[in-house]
Amino acid sequence: MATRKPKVIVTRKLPDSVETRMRELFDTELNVTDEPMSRKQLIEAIGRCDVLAPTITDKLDAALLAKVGEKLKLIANFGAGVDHIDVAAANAAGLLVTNTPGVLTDDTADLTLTLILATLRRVIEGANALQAGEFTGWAPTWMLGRRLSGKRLGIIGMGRIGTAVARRAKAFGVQIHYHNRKPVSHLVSEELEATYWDSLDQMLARMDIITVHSPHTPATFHLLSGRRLKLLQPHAIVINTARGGIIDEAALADLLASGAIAGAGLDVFEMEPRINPKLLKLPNAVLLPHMGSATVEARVDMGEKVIINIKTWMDGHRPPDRVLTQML
Ligand code: 8YV
Repeated sequence: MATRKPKVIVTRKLPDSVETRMRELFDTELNVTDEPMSRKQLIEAIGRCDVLAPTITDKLDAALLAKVGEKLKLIANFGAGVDHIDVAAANAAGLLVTNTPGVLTDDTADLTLTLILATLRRVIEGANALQAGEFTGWAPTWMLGRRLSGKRLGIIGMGRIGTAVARRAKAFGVQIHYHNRKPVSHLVSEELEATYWDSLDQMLARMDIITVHSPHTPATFHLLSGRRLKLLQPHAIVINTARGGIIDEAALADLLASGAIAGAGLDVFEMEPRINPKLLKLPNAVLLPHMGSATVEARVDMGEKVIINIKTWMDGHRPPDRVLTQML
C-alpha cells in the first residue's frame, strides 16, 4: 500500500463521530447535504476515489460497475444488506466489498418484535383512534387484538437476526418454527425448542405469525409469492424487516384487503421509498419507514465497522467483513 491516505467518498451523512474519525484517518469526502447521489454523481465518484462508502440508497449495478477505472479498490458498505450492489460484478472488476454485520442484529430484532406486537395488538390503530377523538371510554369489545403468548412463529431465514428474533419471541411464550437452507446447530435448536421445516409451503400453512429474515438475492426475490401467501391461514400475520422484494407486495396488499390474511407489519418495501398505495389505506397494515437499524448505537457501530474495514485494507490486510458472492 502506498503511504498516502486513501481517498474515501461517503455517499450519505453519517453520525458526526464517525465522520470525524474518517476525516482523521483518510482523505475523506463527506456528503454534507445528505441528498442521495444521482447515478451521474456515483459514476463520477467511482472514477476518483480509492474507497466508496455507500448505503442502501446507492444502486451499484453491473452497468455502473463496468465504469470502474484503475483507482477504486474497495466498496465499504454502510449496512449489512448488500442487495443494492452487484457483488459478482464488483469482484469481477477486482473490487472488494465489505458490509457491517452483527452490530444491527439486536436493534432489528427489537423492531421485529415491536411490529409483531403492534400488529397483533392494533397499537397504531388504537393510537390513531384516540388522536382522532374516537375514544369515548373503555368498552369490553372495543379494539380487541390477539394474544402473542402461545402463538406459532414461523421464521424464514435463521441467521443472526432470525435467531435473535427467536430468542426474544421465546421469552414471550411463543413456539418457534423456522425455514432455512439448513437446520441450526443442536445447541441453538435445543435452547429455542425450535422446529425446523424443510418445506416452506408446509410451514406457512401452519403458522400464526410469519417473519422474514433472509437476505434478498435472486433466489429469495418474491419467495413469499402470491401462491405462497395464499397458503397462510386467515388469522395469520406477516412481518418483514429484511427486504421488500422478498414478498410480492401487490399480492400481500390484495390479501390483506380481502381479509385472507389478518395483518402485516412492514419496515421494508419493494420500491422503497415508494409504497404500494393500497397498503397505505389498510388499517391492518402497520408500516414503518425502514427503521430496523435506526438507533444511535447501531448507526455509530455500523460506521465504526466501515472504518475498520477501510483501515484494515489500507494497512494491507484483508478486511474482516468481506462479502463474497458464495455467501449470497
Ligand atoms: C441499514 C439495513 O440502515 O443494514 C441493512 O441491511 O437494512 C439497514 O438497517 C441500511 O441498509 C443502510 O445502508
